Amino acid sequence: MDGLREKYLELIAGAGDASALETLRVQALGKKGEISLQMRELGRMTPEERQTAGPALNALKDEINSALVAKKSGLEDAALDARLLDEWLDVTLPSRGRPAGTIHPISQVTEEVTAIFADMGFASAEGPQIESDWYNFDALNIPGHHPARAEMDTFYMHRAEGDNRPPAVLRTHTSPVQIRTLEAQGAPIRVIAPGRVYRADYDQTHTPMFHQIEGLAIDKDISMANLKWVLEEFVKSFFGVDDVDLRFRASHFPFTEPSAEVDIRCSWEGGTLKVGEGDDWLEILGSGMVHPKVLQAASVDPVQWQGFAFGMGIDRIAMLKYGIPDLRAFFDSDLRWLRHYGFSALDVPTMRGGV
Ligand code: 2U9
Repeated sequence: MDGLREKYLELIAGAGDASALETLRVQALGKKGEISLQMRELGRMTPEERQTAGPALNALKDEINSALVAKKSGLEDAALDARLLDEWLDVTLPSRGRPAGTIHPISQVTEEVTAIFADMGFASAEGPQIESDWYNFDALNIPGHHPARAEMDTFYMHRAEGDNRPPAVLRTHTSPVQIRTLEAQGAPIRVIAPGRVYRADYDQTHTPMFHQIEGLAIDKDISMANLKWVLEEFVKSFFGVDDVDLRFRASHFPFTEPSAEVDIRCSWEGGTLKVGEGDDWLEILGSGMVHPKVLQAASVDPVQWQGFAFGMGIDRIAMLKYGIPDLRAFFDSDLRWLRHYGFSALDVPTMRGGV
């Protein structure tokens, strides 16, 4: 027994990996292992012999088992140490070469617009991209028969046969976020909702997914004058100009009454856009006073409360501000385009960032 003990303890101590250990375990303690065979011998011994040999063999078995377990955990520790040493990385070293990634112009512009409206007391809200047709349409005064439902080229989600839940859609605008926020928080409220929206439309100036930012301000005694001031401040800040002319053209949206599309004075002289000068007009957003039915849908009393709303395409104003000619390139993930039009991750977006 002493011979077996010495032999196996030595072999276990010298084993180089887990598979060598397993071979040793089988060799010693497996069904036909040396120690198991010795155990079988017990049956042929006299009861007196068995009384000393039995416990001694069991103790040997336990000792070898413990040695195997200890060695296994030692090998695992050593492997982990080796790996840690091999994968060691000094994270305080400066990076080498060109930074790998850039901030996409859409993210940059979203941050800029959010910062400008935050300065005027607007919080930012998010909501689901898959919406019920109630939040996307009905609550916004766009009933089932309304032509706007068809005009918005809606993507409807598939419903299995027999599934009678009301239709779900990919939201066609971020307005449902504002309805949800108004419903949850009540009036007064000042909130903007940036995010992805979807319409089944694809050509030179439309992509099936694009980005909007919408604003909503509800309070007592709010008028179109407040809307005009807020939009003027926004345009001046966003385009980095001291003065700007806005032109309000009467328009129609189901969710606002009265409604207006807003143009800014600009010039395209020399092929580049200059905001605030020249004789051209550029449409940049839609707006209006929130329709009483929309307030009602969000459980807000339209006799006490009123307010304005507006909406604009983030992609479009990003193209205008940064001279990006092709909308579809936004979503091509072309690294050269991203390096050219992208922003440094270390630039903190300022209200006038990149002007
Ligand atoms: C609530 C009430 C009213 C949001 C508004 C517009 C006008 C608008 C378009 C601009 C270009 C969409 O990206 S675009 O195609 N939007 O003209 N959006 S008023 O009105 C709301 C929103 C939420 C509760």
